[in-house]
Amino acid sequence: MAAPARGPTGGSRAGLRLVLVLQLLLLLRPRGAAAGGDETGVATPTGACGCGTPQRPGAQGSTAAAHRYSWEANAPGPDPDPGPDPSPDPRPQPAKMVPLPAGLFTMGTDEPQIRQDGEAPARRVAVDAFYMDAFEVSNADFQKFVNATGYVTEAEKFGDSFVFEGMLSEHVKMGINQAVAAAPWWLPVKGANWRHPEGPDSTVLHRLDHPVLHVSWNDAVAYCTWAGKRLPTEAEWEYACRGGLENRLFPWGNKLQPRGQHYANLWQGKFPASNTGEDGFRGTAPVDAFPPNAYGLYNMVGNAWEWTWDWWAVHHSTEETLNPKGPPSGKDRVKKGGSYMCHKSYCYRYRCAARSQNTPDSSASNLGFRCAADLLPGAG
Ligand SMILES: [Ca+2]
Ligand SMILES: [Ca+2]
Repeated sequence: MAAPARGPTGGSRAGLRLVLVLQLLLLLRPRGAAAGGDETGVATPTGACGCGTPQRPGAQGSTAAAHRYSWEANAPGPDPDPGPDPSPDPRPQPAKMVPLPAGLFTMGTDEPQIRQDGEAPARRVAVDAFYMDAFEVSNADFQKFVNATGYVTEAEKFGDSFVFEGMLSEHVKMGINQAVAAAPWWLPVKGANWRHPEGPDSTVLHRLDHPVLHVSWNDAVAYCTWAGKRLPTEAEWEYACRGGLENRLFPWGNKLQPRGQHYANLWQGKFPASNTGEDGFRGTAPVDAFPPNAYGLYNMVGNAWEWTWDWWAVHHSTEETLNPKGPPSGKDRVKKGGSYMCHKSYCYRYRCAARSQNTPDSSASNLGFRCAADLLPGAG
């Protein structure tokens, strides 16, 4: 599978870093005093919100040069993971696709909770019929892909990925002196990748049915292409998330916990210090955990963020559209659904209308994907 393009030279990377540092400073300055205690979950720069995911370039330039995390210093060296593949998961892995009917729905909302994310306005969107993965792509799914193709993810090529501090061992944390300034709970961890979500001393062996993590947008596209599928557009993803319900917050309705039951893998406790795991999971959950929505789709919100096809933009026309695919170009790709790190106090993004973004080469311990298709793979 073709490797994604990325600026390889130190010069261009340094220039990009400078631009991003300036952007970061501009974004931080007016927000500093106002951000505290904002219950709508004010975004930190370029999507690095509490439960969001830091971006590779922005994170590099976010603190003093003496402590700057350096790709140059960390990228070289042998593959950090020469070990054998995980053994097969004894449990059967669901990988089914669900047919979704063509339909007209209300995308976005006129009652945005995080306005700067471009949740508004509500607009009528028509989508053709398509198929959607019922589940997030699991570690077992991704392992099949890697075993069949030899694919190497971007996190493996870069030699690192972002991991939420609360998931790291003390041993791994001791070796890191750099965090994302705006979201210090994100740490760049050498050797963190889909096989080792919390760094070299971790494994997916016992959680092959959990969503694959540390996959970039480019990795996700590679997987879906191999599987005879594609990434869903943001419109398709949101249509699928809503499960036929109109103007509701969540895939199942407006109440977060109907009858006191948890419907998604989110964060309970005080973010980021206390994670009670009341919903049963402090980290990711199996991709088939929690009730599906009316379309039979699992974990659309919560568990892992999910990449979509679209380039990121925050301004949308109110005109009715058919099969919108986002702007023709951009810097970031749209991700949807929030993750197990999302709490209303800091990152109220586990709503169908919510959205965030990352550069296509970014990866982290709360970001995965699922695929869509026009036709069932193999049916043609
Ligand atoms: Ca949880
Ligand atoms: Ca999800």
